[in-house]
Amino acid sequence: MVETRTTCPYCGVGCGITARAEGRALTVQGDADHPANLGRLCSKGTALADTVGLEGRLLAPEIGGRETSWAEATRLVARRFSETIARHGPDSVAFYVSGQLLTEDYYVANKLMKGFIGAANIDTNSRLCMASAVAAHKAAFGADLVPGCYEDLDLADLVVFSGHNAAWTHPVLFRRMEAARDRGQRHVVIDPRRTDTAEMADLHLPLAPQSDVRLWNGLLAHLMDCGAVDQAYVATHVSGYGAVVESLARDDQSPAAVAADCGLTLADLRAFYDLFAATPRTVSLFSMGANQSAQGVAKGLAILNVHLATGRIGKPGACPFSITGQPNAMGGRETGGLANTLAAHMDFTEVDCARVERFWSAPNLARKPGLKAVEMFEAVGDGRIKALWVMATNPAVSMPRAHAVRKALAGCPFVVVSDCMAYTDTAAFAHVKLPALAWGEKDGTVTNSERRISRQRAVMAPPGQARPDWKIIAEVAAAMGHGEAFNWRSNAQVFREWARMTAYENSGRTLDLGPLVGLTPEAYDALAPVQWPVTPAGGTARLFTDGRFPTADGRARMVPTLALGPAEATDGAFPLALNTGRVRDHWHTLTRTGLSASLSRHAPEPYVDVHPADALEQGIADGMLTRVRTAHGEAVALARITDAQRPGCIFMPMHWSAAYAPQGMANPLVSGPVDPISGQPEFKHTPARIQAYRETWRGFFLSRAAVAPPEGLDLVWRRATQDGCQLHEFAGRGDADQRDALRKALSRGLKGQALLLEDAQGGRLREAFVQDDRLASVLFMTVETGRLPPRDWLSALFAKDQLSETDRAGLLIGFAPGAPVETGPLVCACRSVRRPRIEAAIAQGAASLDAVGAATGAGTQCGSCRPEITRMLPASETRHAA
Ligand SMILES: Nc1nc2c(c(=O)[nH]1)N[C@H]1C(S)=C(S)[C@@H](COP(=O)(O)OP(=O)(O)OC[C@H]3O[C@@H](n4cnc5c(=O)[nH]c(N)nc54)[C@H](O)[C@@H]3O)O[C@H]1N2
Ligand SMILES: Nc1nc2c(c(=O)[nH]1)N[C@H]1C(S)=C(S)[C@@H](COP(=O)(O)OP(=O)(O)OC[C@H]3O[C@@H](n4cnc5c(=O)[nH]c(N)nc54)[C@H](O)[C@@H]3O)O[C@H]1N2
Ligand code: SF4
Ligand SMILES: [Mo]
Repeated sequence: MVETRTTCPYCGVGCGITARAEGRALTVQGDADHPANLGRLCSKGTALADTVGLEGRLLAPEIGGRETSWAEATRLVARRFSETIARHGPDSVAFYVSGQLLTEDYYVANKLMKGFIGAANIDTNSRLCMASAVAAHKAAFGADLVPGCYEDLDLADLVVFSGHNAAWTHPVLFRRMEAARDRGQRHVVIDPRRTDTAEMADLHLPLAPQSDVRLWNGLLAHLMDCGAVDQAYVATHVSGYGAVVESLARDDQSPAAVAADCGLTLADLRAFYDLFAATPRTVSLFSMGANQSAQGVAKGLAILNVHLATGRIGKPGACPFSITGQPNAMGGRETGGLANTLAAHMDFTEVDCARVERFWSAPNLARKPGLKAVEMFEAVGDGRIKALWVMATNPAVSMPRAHAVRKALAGCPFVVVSDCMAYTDTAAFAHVKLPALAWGEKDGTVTNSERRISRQRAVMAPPGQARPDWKIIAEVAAAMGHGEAFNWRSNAQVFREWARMTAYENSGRTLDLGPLVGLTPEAYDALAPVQWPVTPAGGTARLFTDGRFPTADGRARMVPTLALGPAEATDGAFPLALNTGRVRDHWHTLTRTGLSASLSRHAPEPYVDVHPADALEQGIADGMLTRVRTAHGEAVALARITDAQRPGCIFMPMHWSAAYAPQGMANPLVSGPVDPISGQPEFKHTPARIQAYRETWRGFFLSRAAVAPPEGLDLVWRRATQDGCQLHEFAGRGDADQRDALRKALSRGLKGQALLLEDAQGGRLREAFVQDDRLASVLFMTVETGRLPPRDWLSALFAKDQLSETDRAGLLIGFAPGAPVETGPLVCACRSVRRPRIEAAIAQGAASLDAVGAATGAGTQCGSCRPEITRMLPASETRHAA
């Protein structure tokens, strides 16, 4: 088998992978030579083989649900876009794209919309992710530039995580920083929740939601007071210092006042301020807790201000560091995926427009910014946008006010969706579905969080009729009459044109790939990871090392920032603050990680984290189904009562979609008021309330194929992939009629021998179907609570080719008579180790992470579960009790 070096398709760490494939069977390993991960992978990267099967793939173009040829689909898309533009003008069409496209794809989509259609209505899901950081970078540095590199994370003596749960969301980088702690690196986490990252930190500041600007402004005032400002650096390299000093003076910046406003203890706040003042080598990471806010730009700027004032930028181990989420969020920012930039870090100025027009020989260049994601879907909703093309993103799940987005999609005259999967929530609204190559098949470049361009390479043959995204777009462009400008024969050609654009008439744009302009196809294939700007001497690790910034006067700008509260305050009707985010082993809308049994075990179903005090008030106990309501929608999720939440704050994961849990979706609830500058929605704060769902019956259904819940029943429904079967969990309200209707719907079409145990009086039902000696389905229902068996043993029976007598005897009990069952929550996804096994090892004397690893294997592969294991160790218990 040939070994291919490629990169992971998930987070912005951009880990290198060595992959081998035989057909669709894949094995992956961390690439020891890739500078981002040096051989490590996290649980998601490790489980890639589980997610590359062809099940659920979109393998042929479809028009109105009917398979068709590429020629026909391409013609229709081109005709409908052209007609709409002819009738209603270029602003009546839009592309909504994604940081999961390759740079080549992004470049082509942007060129078509901004250069040839003549509108700038192309925006990327990075609007929901990075837009505030982009705006802050532009304001402070003059361009969207990430100053630092991963080496700075190794070298720093202090790392501050602002709204960043790195232990779960950038696990491999987090491992690197854990290693640095051995030589004394300190960690401070600023997050309203006690995340795993916070749990492991030296100091956790559980600040009141959306009080970050106050905290960072207070820090700057403190640094001024204690002489920690680098006056020489400010004098030579920074403008705007005076204005910031003045604006700070308008508020009481005493630590006591700041601590009170941020809901922190004075001692914790002081500890952070003193540590920061005393540690020149500081990296401040900021992520979604900063960006996804109606004051996201101010949060970013407040952090940049502190680093500029202290000169902690452009130096080894010292910088502000906006970490990217998606594998190619950076590529999108570079090529012009955002509606308010042109391409290659050029904006809608007269000079830039003229230059881009020349470079593309663009007949119809857009002259003004287009609609940003939230506005774009509003425009779809009110009919201004009449044709929409969605590529590599799932807005029906991931946009705020997801119900309104669904309504907008349903009403849009023409919706095209390019995806690798056939049945995403968004694809359900598509008039035309276009099959894209997925990871493992597609080939091109991505840029990670530290500006490092890496090759993603194909490991497997393209399945069915799936095509690369750039090619799909280029063919539509040609069918719209722009053949000459879109007639690349290979992705290498697209890349060369892109590289040429970065270098074109470039006197001062930092984003420059000049030396890559002449790459031969072979050199493109072999391209080694390199950080831009690329110079004849190679890549550039760190920016601003000489203190010069790409502004008119060469100075960075400090910008005054105003500390505001949340955009929408809680009140009597909605007294709680709903925060949303990620879980450890799932990726976004589950179209890929949802296919993996091992990745589905750590957080198998939608949940809501609630502080004990709030739970008590509502009479909600741990494990109870709970309704979460906001002004926009409602969801039902399993309550987890935990003091990791601040009182008054609840948290729901963003991941579940209608395909997996129709009632468990977070985003129909999220209000998402946007930052006035960046247009990024506030995903982390929506006023909400909770109450018990009060189901009267519950059950589960295991079957080989996924089943959708029947319509018209009062049901809470969620699904999780197991090895060899799908687990459907449900709970409902109402009487026996509802249960009967569900049972009928579930057993429809099932053949084979039925085993049945029914206690109609007691409301208990157990039913299994066995066909050709193999298990076809199992249904358990009960009106009592707490009387359902663990699902593991039953689920494992689906892997058997032939059921034994004991298996059959146990079917309606739910476990094999006499045999011990391993149950309990999964802790280590890589080695499949559950909590009880770890507890047993600890009880038998394993007193450290390494000892637990030696005894059980847990935590020895990717390490994502190490914080969780640490919490189980007696030493950590005493630490937290203290
Ligand atoms: N496992 C996993 N990893 C991923 C992803 C995934 O889906 N799954 N997605 C990738 C992507 S695209 C992204 S963007 C990144 C995101 O990575 P992160 O930003 O680390 O992830 P989130 O969980 O969205 O949010 C981070 C934290 O912000 C906190 N927060 C909420 N409100 C506030 C506030 O007012 N102030 C502060 N300081 N913090 C607040 C939340 O409590 C949360 O713990 O992860 C990437 N990595
Ligand atoms: N409540 C809440 N909502 C959030 C967030 C939050 O923190 N809270 N975070 C936001 C953030 S930061 C982000 S980045 C978004 C992510 O949200 P989305 O981008 O909507 O999430 P994904 O599930 O990654 O969607 C990617 C889609 O592209 C498909 N796909 C994968 N690879 C390819 C490819 O190569 N080509 C094509 N054509 N399709 C492909 C996948 O099958 C999937 O359908 O969610 C945002 N929404
Ligand atoms: S940290 Fe995990 S998800 Fe992110 S790139 Fe590396 S292996 Fe992939
Ligand atoms: Mo993101």
